Order: sequence, then structure tokens, then C-alpha cells
Amino acid sequence: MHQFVEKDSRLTTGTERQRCFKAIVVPMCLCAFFLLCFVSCGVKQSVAEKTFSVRGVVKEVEAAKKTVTVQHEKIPGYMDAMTMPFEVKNTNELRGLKVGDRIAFQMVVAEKEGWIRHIVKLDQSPEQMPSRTSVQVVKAIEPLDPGEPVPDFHLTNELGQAISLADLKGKAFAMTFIFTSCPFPNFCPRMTSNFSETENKLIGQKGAPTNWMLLSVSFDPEHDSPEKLLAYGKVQNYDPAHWHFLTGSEAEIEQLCEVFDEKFWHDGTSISHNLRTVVVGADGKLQKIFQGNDWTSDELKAELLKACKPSR
Ligand SMILES: [Cu+2]
Repeated sequence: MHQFVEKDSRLTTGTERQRCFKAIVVPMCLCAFFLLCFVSCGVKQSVAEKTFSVRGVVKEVEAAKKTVTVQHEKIPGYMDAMTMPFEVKNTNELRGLKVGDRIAFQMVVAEKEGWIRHIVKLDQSPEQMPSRTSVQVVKAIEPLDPGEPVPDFHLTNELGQAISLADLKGKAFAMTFIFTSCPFPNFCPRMTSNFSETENKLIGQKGAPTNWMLLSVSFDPEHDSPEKLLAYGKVQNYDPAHWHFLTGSEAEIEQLCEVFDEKFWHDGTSISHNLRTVVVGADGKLQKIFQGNDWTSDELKAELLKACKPSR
């Protein structure tokens, strides 16, 4: 997983955007199918594997990580044109691929993961892929470093209750950033399923501390109302005593995202974003930042147990 290191977070140029994508910034679009499954039904459903035929231009090949970053065309009914890293199951698929190659492939989206296969090089000279029209989120705040106190925030949970940092006094918490209609299983849905697993493990562990919370903050407040977040949480059988799904004013959410180096921007009908999950100690100080999506519920549980100890 690439580490996102740049401090200047204006994502205005193609190069910067590309760097951002290397850092597992993942573009998302609204997808009616997932929206129905994850939000409206209110029950856990198994999502059938879906396959899409996609064409694009190779931007980076990382065989060791089984990843190829592709600037791909619009995938009708699923995702806008964008640049993102794709996983391959079989590294032989990456053999002979180089930056600039124009390829066709199949994108498979299963319930918990997505990957690509059947990569074929296309002979035509690379044509200009549609460029994305993005609205950047302007950053003005330096992200926090571990050990620094987390500033106050004022949000609303899935039950319509006001939640601020003061309400979490004496509690450790993990906070991640999502939007409920995110269609790609490796990203927001994985953050949510990891939180669900962490919650179950902590609740199920005899003698474990109880002064902890999980906070899933939506950066799509326009669509993610408390009602929608409640339905989303119910799909996970979430425990309201330990997990909040939070929304709020755009300004408040943008500010909070800046504090934790969470980047997102509206991109036509979709939202592009990176992944940040932070752990804050019961002393109110930032303890740990998980970047990307390759952390596990066991790692988060261990950090939270550590975070429960100090008191403020
Ligand atoms: Cu997402």
C-alpha cells in the first residue's frame, strides 16, 4: 500500500491526482444495485458476482502487490471514467504489461472484493481517455500527527442525535470515512465490514473494556441522511451503544476530514476519495492512522484495546 505523503493537498493537476490514486485513492460512483442491497433492504443479502468489460490505459504495474493502476473508460451503469488501482489474482496477467499500454479486461465485483482478469493488450495507439471534471476540496488545515489532541466536532448520528467530541469523553474511538452508496467492495464496504467484525470481537471478548466507540462518518451528507445511515447500520446489525454513523454540515465534515488527511472530491455524479481510519485514545489524543484498506479487524481491535487505557 502506498503511503500518502504529500502535504499540499490541492488535487488540481493530473500529476497530483495520479499520485493520489497511487495512494489508493479510489473513485466511486453511485450504483443503484448496491444502493438497493446495502441501504434499502435493511437485511444482509449476498450480492451476486458481477462482471464488467472495461478498457483503459495502464498507468502503473506493481507485480509484487498484484496491482495494476488503470485509467479506464466509463463503465456504464457502474462507474465513471477514472484512474484507480485494480487487483489481479494471477500475476501472470501482469507479465509484459507496461505503462502506456492500452488494455481490455474484465472487472469482477463480488460481495467483499473486486479484481480484474483476462487482461488483453489492444493494438491501437493509446487514445486520449476522457478527462475527469473534478471539484476539489480545498484544504486549509494541516493533518494531525499521532499524539496530538483531536479537535472538537459536531455531527448528527443515525438516530438524529447530536454527537460531539465531548460526548465521547473517557472513551476511545475509531473513526473512518465512507459514503453509503460506494459501489466498490474493497473500499467503503470493507471499512464497514471491518468495523462490524471489530465490534463483534470486542463485544464478544470476556472482560474487555467497554469504553470504546466506532464512528463511520459520511462525506456525502447530501445523500446520507440519518435515516439512510440507520438503514445502512442495520444491515450490519450494529450496536448503537458502540457504533455511530455520522452526518453533518458539509463544512463540519470537510474540516474533520482535513484533520485526518481524508481526501474526497465530487467527480460528476461520483465521489473520489482516499481511505483513512484513525484511532483516538480515551485521553482524546490521536493514537494511530490506518491508511488504505489492508488493515484487519484484529489490528483495529488491538489498537482500540490499547486506546481504552488512558483516561482524560
Ligand atoms: Cu468508497
